[in-house]
Amino acid sequence: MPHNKFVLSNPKLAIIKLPEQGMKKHDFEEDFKQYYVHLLGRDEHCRSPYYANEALSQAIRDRLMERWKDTHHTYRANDARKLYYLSMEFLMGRTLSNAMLNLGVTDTVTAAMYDLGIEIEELIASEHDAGLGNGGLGRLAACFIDSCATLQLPVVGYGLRYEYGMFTQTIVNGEQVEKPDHWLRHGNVWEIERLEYSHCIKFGGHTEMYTTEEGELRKHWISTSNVLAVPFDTPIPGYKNGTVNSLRLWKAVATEEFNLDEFNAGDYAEAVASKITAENITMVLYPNDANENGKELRLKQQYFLASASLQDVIAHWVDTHGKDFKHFAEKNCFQLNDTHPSIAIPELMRLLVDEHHLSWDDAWTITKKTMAYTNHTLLPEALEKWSVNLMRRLVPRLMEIIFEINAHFMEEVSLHWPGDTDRMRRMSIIEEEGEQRVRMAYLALVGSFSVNGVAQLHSQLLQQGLFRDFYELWPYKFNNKTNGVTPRRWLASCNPELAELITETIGDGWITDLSQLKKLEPYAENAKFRQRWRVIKQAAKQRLIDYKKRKHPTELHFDVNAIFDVQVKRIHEYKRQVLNVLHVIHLYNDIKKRGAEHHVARCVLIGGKAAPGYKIAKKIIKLINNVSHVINADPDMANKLTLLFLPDYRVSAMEKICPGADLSEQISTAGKEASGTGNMKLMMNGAITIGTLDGANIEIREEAGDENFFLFGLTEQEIEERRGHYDPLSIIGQDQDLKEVLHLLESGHFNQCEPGLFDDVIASIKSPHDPWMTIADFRSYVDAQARVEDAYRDQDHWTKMSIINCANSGKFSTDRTINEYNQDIWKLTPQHVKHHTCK
Ligand code: MIF
Repeated sequence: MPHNKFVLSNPKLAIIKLPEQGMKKHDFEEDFKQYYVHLLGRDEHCRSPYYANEALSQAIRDRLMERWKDTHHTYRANDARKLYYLSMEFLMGRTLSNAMLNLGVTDTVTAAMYDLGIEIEELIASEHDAGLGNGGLGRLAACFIDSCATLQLPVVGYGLRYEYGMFTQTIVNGEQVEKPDHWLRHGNVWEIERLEYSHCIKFGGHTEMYTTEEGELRKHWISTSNVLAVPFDTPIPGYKNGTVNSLRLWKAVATEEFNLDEFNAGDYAEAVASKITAENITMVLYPNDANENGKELRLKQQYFLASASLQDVIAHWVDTHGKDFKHFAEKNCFQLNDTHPSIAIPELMRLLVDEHHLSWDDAWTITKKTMAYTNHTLLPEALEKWSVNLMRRLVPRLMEIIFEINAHFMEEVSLHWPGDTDRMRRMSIIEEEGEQRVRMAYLALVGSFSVNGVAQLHSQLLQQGLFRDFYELWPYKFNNKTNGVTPRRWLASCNPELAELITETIGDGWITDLSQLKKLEPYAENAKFRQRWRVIKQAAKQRLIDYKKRKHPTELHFDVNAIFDVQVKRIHEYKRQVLNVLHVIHLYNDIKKRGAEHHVARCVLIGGKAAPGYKIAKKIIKLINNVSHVINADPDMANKLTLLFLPDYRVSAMEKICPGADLSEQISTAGKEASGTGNMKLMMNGAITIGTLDGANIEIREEAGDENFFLFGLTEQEIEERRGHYDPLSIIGQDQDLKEVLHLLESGHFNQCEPGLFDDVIASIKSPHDPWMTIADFRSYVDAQARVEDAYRDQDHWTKMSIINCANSGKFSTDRTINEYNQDIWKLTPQHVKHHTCK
C-alpha cells in the first residue's frame, strides 16, 4: 500500500456506528437542507438547479453507502467467486434518477422536493452526463453492471476515469464542431477516491535475467517510468434489493518518487513536464467508435487499465487468501469487453510469473481458466493490431510474454494440423506481412476459455468467417450472448407514463422480469387500452418536441400526428444514414411532383456523432443538415415532411427520444452491425422497426413477428455474393425514383452556395466498390417505407403493432443477457445482501 502514511493508529469500531438514515419524505427534506445550506452554502436566492442537484445527490448517496459496505462484507464473508468486467468505456449517463429508482424512493423524493419548491425534473436535467464511452459498446457495459447488481451478482466494473469524456457536438453552419467535455469541472458527488488502493504501472525500460537465491532464473522489468493508478469508486445499486456493487475507474497520477528524483536533480520544469506526460494517460476518451487509430497513447491506456485492474484483484487475493494461487481461478473471472483490454492476458502472466513466482504452466492454466472474451464487431478497421516495435518500447516484458504465448500456440496448431504452414501463418498472433504486428483479437482467442459474439448472426459470422480457424480448433470456446438493455433506465425511468400503464395492467414484476411484458399482448385487442397507449405516445412525442425546442429554438411547427421516424446512433457509413437521406429526398421530390396527399405526415429525426477524424461521416452530417434546411424552408412541405438533425446525441437525449418514437430506423448493411442496442430501447418503448436482417434486428423480428416489423434489403449472404460484380450505375439506370434523387443531389440542389460539397459522398455510393451497398437496397427500402405509411394510416392497427412490439421486447433485457453470461461463463452464485432498511 503506497499510502500507508494515512493509516490511522487505532480507530474504534464505534467510528462506523451511525443512526439509520430515514427513507421518509421528511428525512430527505432535512438532509437536503443540511447539504444545501451547510455543505454548499446556498439559500433561497440561488437560482441554479445545479446545487439543488448536488445536495439531493449527497442525500441519496448517503443511503447507498451502508448498503455498499454491507455488499462488500457479504462478498468477503462468503468468499464469493467474482467477475471483473474490464472495459475501456462505461457510458453511464446521469446517475441521480437511476439511483432514486433503484432505491425505490422516486415518488417520496419528488414530493419532498416539491414541498421545498423544487421541480425534480429541472434538478435531474441539470446533471451532466457521464459520457465515458462512444456508443453501444460503452452503454452496454453500463446496462450490464446495472443488471449484475439487480441480479445480486458479485461483479466489479473496471474502467478508466477520463478527465474528458465524449466530446460535446455543436452544429455550426450544418457542420459538426467538437467541444471538449470537461465533465469533472464541478466535481462529481458520485465518486469516492480510494488512494489506499493505488497501484504502480510500469512503462518503458528493459528486461533482464537474474538468478534467485534458490538458483532459479527469472526476468526483471527494470528502469521503467512508473505511473500511479488511483481508483475512484462509484456505487452501482441493484433494483430495490440492498446490493450496491462498484464501478472502479482508474486515474493516472504521477508517482511521488518519480517527481522527487527530478526535483532533487534540480530540474523543476522537467519534473512538471513528466508529471503531465504521466497524467495524460487518462486525460481523454478516444472518440472513435468501431475504429482503432493505433495511437501510442491508446495502447498506454489499454495497458494502464489492464495492469491496474489485475494488480487490484491480485492484491485483494493475497490479502484474503495469502500467496497460494491454487484456488485463484475458482474465485475470479475476467470478462474482456471487446479486444481493447486483451493485453490483460499477457499482463496476468507477467504478474503471476514475474511477481508471484508461479511456473509458466501454472500461470497459463490460471489465465486460460479466468479470461473470457467478447467480440463486438467484425469490421477489420476496429480490430487492433499493435506494432511489435511499439510494444517492445512501451511494454517490453509484455512483448516477450506474447512471443512466448505464441510459440506455445504455434506448437499446438502444428500438432493439430501437421505441415499446414499456411494455417500457422494465418493463425499466428504475430502478423508477419509488412511490419510485424500483434493481432490482439487472436491473443484474446488464445488466452480465453470463452469467446462470444453479441447477437446470433454476429456469433455465427465470427465462427464461419473472422475466427474460422480458431473455431475449428476450439469449437467449445465459442458461444453467443445476444445483447440487451436495462429496462430500469430504458422503460421504467425514461417513460414513467407508459411504465405506469403497464404496471397497472400486469403488475410491476416486469421491472425485474421483462418476459412478463408478454402479458400485455392480449390488450392489443382492447380498444380502451389502445386508446390509453396512444395518448401516452402522443404526449411523449409532444415532450420530445418541447425538448428539441428548448435545446435548439426553432420556428418550425411540429405535428404530433406525424410519424416520428427516428435514427439515432453514431454516424458511420455502414449504418447508412445516407440511405435514410436518400429516402427523405425521394419523399420531397414526390411531394413536389404529385402533391402531399399520397403520403402521411412524417418527421424524420436523425442524431449522432461522427468521429472527428472521419471525414465522410462529418460530410454526412452536413448533408443531413443541408437537406433539412431546404425541406424545412419549403412551404410545400409544411406539416408534411420535416427533417431534423438532433445535435449532441447522448444517453440523456435518448431517454427523451425513445418514448416519442414511432418508427425505429435500423438500416445497416446486413452483416455489419454486430448487434445494435438502440433498436432494443426503441422497441421496448413501442416503436416499430424498419430494418435489414442484421445484428439483433433478426431476433427483434423473430420476437415481434414478421407482420410487426418492416423488413427490407439484401441478406448478409446476398451482400457477400454481390461483391466483385456490384453495379450501382445499372441499378440507378433502372430506377426512375433513384435517378431523380441522385439528380437533385448532383445538381447541387442542397448545396447551391457550396458547389461540389457532396461529391465525395455521392461518389462513394455510386462506386462499384462501395462496401455498404447503399444503392442496392434503395428500392426495397423505399417500398418498405411505403408499407410503413400504409400501416400508419390505420392508427388503430399501428397502435396494436406498437403494443405487440413492446410486449415482445422481454428478450432484450440485460437481465436475460447477464443470466446467460452467468450460466454459461461466469458461474457466480447470487449473494443476498442483508440490509436493515431494505424491503
Ligand atoms: C457494435 O458496433 C454494436 O453493434 C453493438 C459495438 O451493439 C455494441 C455492443 O455490443 O458494440 N465499437 C463498437 S462495437 N461500438 C458498438 O456499438
